[in-house]
Amino acid sequence: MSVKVNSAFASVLLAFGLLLPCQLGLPTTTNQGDRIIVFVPTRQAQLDWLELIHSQAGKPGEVGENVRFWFGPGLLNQETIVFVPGGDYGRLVAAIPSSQDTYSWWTVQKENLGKLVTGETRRSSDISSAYRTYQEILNFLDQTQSTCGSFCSVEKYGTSYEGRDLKLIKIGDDLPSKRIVWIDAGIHAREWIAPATALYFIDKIVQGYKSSDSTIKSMLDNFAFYIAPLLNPDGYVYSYTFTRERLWRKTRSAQAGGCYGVDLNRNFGYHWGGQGSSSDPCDENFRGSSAFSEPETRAVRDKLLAIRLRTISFITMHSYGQDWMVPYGYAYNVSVDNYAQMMRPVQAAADKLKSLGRNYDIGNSAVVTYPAAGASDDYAASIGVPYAHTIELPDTGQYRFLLPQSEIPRVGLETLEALKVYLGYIAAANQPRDE
Ligand code: 0X9
Ligand code: ZN
Repeated sequence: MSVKVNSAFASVLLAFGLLLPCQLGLPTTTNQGDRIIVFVPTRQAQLDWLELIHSQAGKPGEVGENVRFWFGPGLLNQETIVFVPGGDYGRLVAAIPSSQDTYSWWTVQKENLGKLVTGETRRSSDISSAYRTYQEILNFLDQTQSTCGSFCSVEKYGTSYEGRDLKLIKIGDDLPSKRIVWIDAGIHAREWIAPATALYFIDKIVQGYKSSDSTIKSMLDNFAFYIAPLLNPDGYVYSYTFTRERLWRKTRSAQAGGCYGVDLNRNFGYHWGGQGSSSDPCDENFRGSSAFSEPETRAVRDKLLAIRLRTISFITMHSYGQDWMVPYGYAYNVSVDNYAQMMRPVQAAADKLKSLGRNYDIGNSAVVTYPAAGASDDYAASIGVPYAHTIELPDTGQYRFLLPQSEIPRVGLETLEALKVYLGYIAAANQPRDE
């Protein structure tokens, strides 16, 4: 939900239109005719209409029933971007108030969204050559474990609402004296580059250990890694099934009013219910009925509490926006006490990324993005983890959530290089905390 918007998006959609549907891997889409509409309201009446459509989410029979707001509605003269399923397109367009100006206040991205997701054809056995299914992710964790002996272990830390295993892999000596680096991904279903990057990390860290790569070895001398590549498997499976919704964000738990899903990154119990979260079960940012109402957040909480004193760094990977952020983000003008200390390795990571050709914004999460209460980064900081971050992986608005899978190796490599630099900075603090 980054608000950084890039006008090259339309040309990218067209470029994808030239690609053939997939032969392997991803199933053929049935959502032909889905559209993205970009509105730029210049009059209050237009903004009011957008607010009205926004409020109709999930309400049967209403024009806005199935319209998903990716950005906005915000302010006058700001872009509001919506996703409209093919079956709802005609009725929405018929309802748009006509402009009193000579120019139109809305434009349609003409290309089929389906082609954006089905243009992906190549897959090889390399884990980073494709966006992986839930089952492929579990298989990869098990295969990795079977090749690295006692140096890795896969742990089931919970069960999702729909009954799927929540799993993480521990890499390195899991001794009480070893500080833990927690890395998770996939809390938001549609942000596929995040789980793909987590799998890249697992692959390269284990390979580096086996081949005695000196940087990886020294990382593993200092830290044990707990990597949970898919916090929201139900949402991911739903997003991965193109008869459903590629751009789904939440979980799939049944809610009041016939709507589905909780935004797990609004469900954690620190300032739960505050800014940037919604009490409306049909909203994309629905926070759940209470703090930790969802099995997925409870499972992360319980695991984190169990390893709290050993954990030196908590990193949660999202997309998109290219941001490396520091708590607190539940409101403006609130910060962790050790903000300056936390920013030092983040600055070093951003410098590394810049040297690799990627610009990241860094700083307080509310400032860099927007206030969002009930997020996991704030929770980790609130229980005393000394370094806690949300990373918004690429891009900055060209492909948004639909980053082509051919980008996985580059994103994986540059983020791992940045992580190495980041961890080099905090290695010195490698002592368990006393309570
Ligand atoms: O809104 C979010 O949950 C994150 N952005 S995303 O587009 N991936 O959904 C940002 C969360 C940043 N953290 C806090 N504000 N606490
Ligand atoms: Zn996210």
